Amino acid sequence: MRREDSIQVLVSKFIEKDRIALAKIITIVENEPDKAKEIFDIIYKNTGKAYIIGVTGSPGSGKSTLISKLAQEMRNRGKTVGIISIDPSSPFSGGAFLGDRVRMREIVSDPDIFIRSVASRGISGGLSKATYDIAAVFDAYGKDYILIETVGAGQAEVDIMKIADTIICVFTPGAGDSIQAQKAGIMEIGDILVVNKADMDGDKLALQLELALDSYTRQTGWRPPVLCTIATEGVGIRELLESIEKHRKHIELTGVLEERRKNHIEKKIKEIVLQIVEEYVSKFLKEDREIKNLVEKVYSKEENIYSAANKLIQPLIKKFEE
Ligand SMILES: Nc1nc2c(ncn2[C@@H]2O[C@H](COP(=O)(O)OP(=O)(O)O)[C@@H](O)[C@H]2O)c(=O)[nH]1
Ligand SMILES: [Mg+2]
Repeated sequence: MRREDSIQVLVSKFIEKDRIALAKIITIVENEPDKAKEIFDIIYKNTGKAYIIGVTGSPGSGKSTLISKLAQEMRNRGKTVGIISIDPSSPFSGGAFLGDRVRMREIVSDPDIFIRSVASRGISGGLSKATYDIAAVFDAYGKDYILIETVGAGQAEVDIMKIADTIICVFTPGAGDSIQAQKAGIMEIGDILVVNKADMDGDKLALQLELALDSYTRQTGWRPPVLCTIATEGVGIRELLESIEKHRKHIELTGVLEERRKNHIEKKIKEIVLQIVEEYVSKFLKEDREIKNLVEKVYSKEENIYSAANKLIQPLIKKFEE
């Protein structure tokens, strides 16, 4: 490793808000767990200041467009922004901005907006571990807002709850979203509901969402507002940011923010522990010779598959109990 690339030097550049150092650190965090640990050891103290906003919704609902407009609005207010996109079809993806080149150019060229795309690999298939780590890096760097785009489907929706302070659910007219919303329990996760593409008759959907909200009671005393936006034209973006700030104040005052963040930390710690255990057990299984014997026994019906697994794991459990 060249001297100028040493972790110490890199981190001090990062602390001085060098964008290249930020990019390098993100790459390290994604690809080199050992080095990443070393970096986190230094920078973790600077985290906890950024406000993290999750944006979820069906593909094509306008999440990327909405996020880019929202980021601009934040910049207009003098705030800095980090964007993490977990949408594989995102125009942010892959460094090349393809069809959305023109639309995205404005925000991509702003030095105080940093965009990173990540693949939706990882532990639970939705939000990757990288997302959490990159958000922490953005946070330590001093970004005021972190916007995370994730496709609203199954696990990803649940996963966004492990990281975001405020969750925005994006719907579009005519997409059958209102029914989908109730099925997927989106009502329970969304702090703000957005009807995007309101130029395509959003009123009906907004009303349906309001009605659906009527049947949910929340412990936190926050009723998610339903906002109409036309992301492509920037309509409703200011109101959206105001709603985010309103929600932020609400959860700060009621202690929900602290509770949420502690909850996130607990989940993360458990996830890491499970990962360590999995690696440990995998290694153990690989090295264990007994497994071949057990395979023979199960094959010849001397043993059933559950008792075999149980036998195999016993020595490990004993080790854990020591
Ligand atoms: N008519 C209309 N089209 C929109 C609006 N917002 C986004 N779009 C278009 O919808 C398509 C999908 O947008 P995108 O932001 O990539 O959606 P994502 O998949 O949710 O990230 C693009 O062609 C956008 O230009 C809107 O408010 N009205
Ligand atoms: Mg997108």
